[in-house]
Amino acid sequence: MPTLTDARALYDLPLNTLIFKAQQVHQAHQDPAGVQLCTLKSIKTGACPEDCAYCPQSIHNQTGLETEALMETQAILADARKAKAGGATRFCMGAAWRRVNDGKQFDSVLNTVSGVKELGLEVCCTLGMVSEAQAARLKQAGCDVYNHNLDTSREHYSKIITTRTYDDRLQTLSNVRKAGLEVCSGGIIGMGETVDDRLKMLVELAQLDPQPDSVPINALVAVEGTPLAGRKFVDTIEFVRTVAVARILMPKAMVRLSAGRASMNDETQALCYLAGANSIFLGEKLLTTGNPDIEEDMNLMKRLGLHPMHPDEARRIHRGEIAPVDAQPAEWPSVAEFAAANAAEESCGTGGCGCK
Ligand code: SAM
Ligand code: DTB
Ligand code: SF4
Repeated sequence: MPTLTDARALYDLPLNTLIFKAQQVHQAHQDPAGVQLCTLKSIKTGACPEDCAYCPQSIHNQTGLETEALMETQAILADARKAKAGGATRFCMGAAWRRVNDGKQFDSVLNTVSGVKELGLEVCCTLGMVSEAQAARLKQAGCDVYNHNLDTSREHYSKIITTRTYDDRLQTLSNVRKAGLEVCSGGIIGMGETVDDRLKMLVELAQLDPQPDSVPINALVAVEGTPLAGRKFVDTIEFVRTVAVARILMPKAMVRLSAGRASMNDETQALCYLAGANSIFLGEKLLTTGNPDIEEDMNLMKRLGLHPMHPDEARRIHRGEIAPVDAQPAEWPSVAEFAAANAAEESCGTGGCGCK
């Protein structure tokens, strides 16, 4: 079991040595050049009763965000098709809910999950707290993964959120795992926490048994109207060090470079890939804030010699069935294919889905 002392010793290494160690772990446990491409969709936006200080969707924060009710299944499926045509293999749906409530809305989400799964995409949901029974229904509907972040250390947590506890979060992760879903859990860097807070969060995640399957590392997007507005963007070298420690402590996890990429230059992102990040959100929007253009991302990955990772290949590596270097890369969609797919989506032919 890794401890804070172990994590701190890694974090404080000369950057070259830290990255070397992260690469050793990465090359042994992951497709060395593979990047998992996920797309995010906000399926219910804003008016969330939780008071997360970073979040533009909290009802406690005056961010001017337009709220949107839960989207219809067909409209979400149209976006999922676009994501697939753009090269994404995982579609992650987020709802600004405190928790999942049984009833019509959850039934609609379950129906959507099945539809997205039928498109041949991996399905991830992030809907707030969830019971084991609800997680089991998601699994049965075709959901593969559930995202619920620890966000920060136990100690720093109460400065960021007061409407639910750290143990509530851990309980949801346990419910998700028991229902047989993959666990996606990470946090945010740059909310005024200390380096030890960041490392405590990583150690907490690394001590979960089994460890999370994916670990999103977000850089705070300081949104106007939130209590964290005006906060300086995290020091990028500190961010890279955090990514490297995550990679070393959780060798088999997908380490996802999540929010904040729009404020990172190519070189910072390249350092993150070197430090062991192997997953990104692809597409011009995260949930409510911006993300780099798809073409920009594709160009950077091509310049770095990286390729899209097929999720089944990644799982086979993790199960020890194939060596990391033997993974078969998924095809890049060409920019022309991507444009054609998007044009076709303008009329998906299903009717009533909101497309033109
Ligand atoms: N309501 C659900 C929940 O809290 O689990 C799902 C959506 S919530 C927006 C998912 C995650 O997005 C949060 O846990 C947080 O880590 C991240 N996030 C939200 N706002 C962010 C921001 N301004 N900057 C960076 N990450 C953010
Ligand atoms: C995660 O850790 N990051 C994503 C995903 N999980 C759901 C969300 C980032 C949201 C950034 C702020 C926004 O766009 O609203
Ligand atoms: Fe609500 Fe999730 Fe935002 Fe917190 S992070 S305010 S729970 S949408």
